[in-house]
Amino acid sequence: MRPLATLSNAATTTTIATPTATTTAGAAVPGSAPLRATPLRATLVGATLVRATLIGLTVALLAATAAAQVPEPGPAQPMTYRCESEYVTRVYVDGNQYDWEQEVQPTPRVAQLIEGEFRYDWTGYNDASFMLWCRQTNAALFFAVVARDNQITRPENGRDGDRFQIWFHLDDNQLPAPNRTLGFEIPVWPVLADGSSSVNWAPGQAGRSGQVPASRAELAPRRDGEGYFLEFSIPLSAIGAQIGFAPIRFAAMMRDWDYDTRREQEAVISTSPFNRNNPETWGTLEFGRFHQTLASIRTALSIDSSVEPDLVHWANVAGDARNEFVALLGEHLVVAGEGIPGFSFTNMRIRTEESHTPTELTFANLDPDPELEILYRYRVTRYLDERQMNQEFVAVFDVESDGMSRAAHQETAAEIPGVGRIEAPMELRERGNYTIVRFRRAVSRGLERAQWFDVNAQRSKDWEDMLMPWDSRSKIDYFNTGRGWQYTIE
Ligand SMILES: [Ca+2]
Ligand SMILES: [Ca+2]
Ligand SMILES: [Ca+2]
Ligand SMILES: [Ca+2]
Repeated sequence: MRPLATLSNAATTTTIATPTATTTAGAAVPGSAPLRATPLRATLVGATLVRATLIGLTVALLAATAAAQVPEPGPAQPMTYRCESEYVTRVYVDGNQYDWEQEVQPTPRVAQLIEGEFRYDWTGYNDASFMLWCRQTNAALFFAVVARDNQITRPENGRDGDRFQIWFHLDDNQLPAPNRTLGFEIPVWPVLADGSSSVNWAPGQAGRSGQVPASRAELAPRRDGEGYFLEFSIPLSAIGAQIGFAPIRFAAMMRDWDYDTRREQEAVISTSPFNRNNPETWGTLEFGRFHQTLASIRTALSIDSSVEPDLVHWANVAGDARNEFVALLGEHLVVAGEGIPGFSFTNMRIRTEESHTPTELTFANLDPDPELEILYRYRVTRYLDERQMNQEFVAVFDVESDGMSRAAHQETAAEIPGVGRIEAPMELRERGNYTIVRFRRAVSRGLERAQWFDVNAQRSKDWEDMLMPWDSRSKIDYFNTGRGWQYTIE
């Protein structure tokens, strides 16, 4: 637990730097000069009173002059957010921001115009822009929004009022396509009254309308009419999937009206370009629970936090229908997820020599169970008496509730640089409810038997060699008909 933005002494005005975080697209955040904030209350962290160096929510609203030279908006970029699972202060959806501001990460100001005309419908940061934070529990997602808006409006004369929207896309092939997109809308105009709002289904979703059960939304106005603070919760049950670990496609947007001219159109400020029908255009919400698991894997395997996962994939390889995280982390192939009876992560050390170079991680269902197997390809460079050979391999990993096993480990090519190569590529042969992983007798591409040498003669092997072009046998098969993995050479 690491509070990030605890604030100093209650009685004095505190100078706090606004965040200089960037979006994933690398765009700098405007308005990052230090400013005067309103007094904030003291917080004890352990026994130490810490002076803040990061943002507090109260300082998020900048002086109006910041909007004077707003550059013409460029193409919107999809942004990535993290929904934190590691925090001390419980969130109460009551319109009061103290439960957030004691521990918040710096976050970019969103000012990407995706609908409406620049200068006419949207004049800059003070017209409409926002900052967003997310926290997760096992039951709900909580969001906090600090928005600037020069004019908060109710629906009027057939025009909508100000609203905030959050969208999710569920990567679940079991669901009919229209049900994979979920939009939530929170009316902002109740901030003009008592601030009590609601989370509603966004318009245009078949079978879904009205208020979302067990959700909450509360608003509070910012001083000097500069905008609003919004917090809301959405129960995971309303999102309808077992979300909270794997990253999810996501977009948040502010739909702003000001009613200052008759010709005005709605201005939309969004975390992504957001084509509703194309989730590829959305951004990403990552979850703290995943990052906690990743940290515990690093600790268990003594892997430094500077080592980033490589060949990262999300695929259903074990447990329930949720996707697991599959990646290389240091020397290990790692699988992690929730909903797997037996473990939260499993690993196997597979990079055991310096020249081991991963080339591909793919997935296929090869055995009768519905989960995918992992196909991993790599190459190594080895020497015998200063003679070099480059070898290629494929390994098949099967993940069960007792962990990960290597179902196949097969040499697929050997190359002497400048001379030629011998290769036996993998073939997949479907056989109803299982698939044979087949490697036929290798063929030579310019490498003759007299030129070949056994570079691994002195080595203990945990793989199967290719059947060389001069071998009398014709193929190696790996398969699992439901009675465990076997292989045959014939
Ligand atoms: Ca506005
Ligand atoms: Ca407005
Ligand atoms: Ca799974
Ligand atoms: Ca399977």
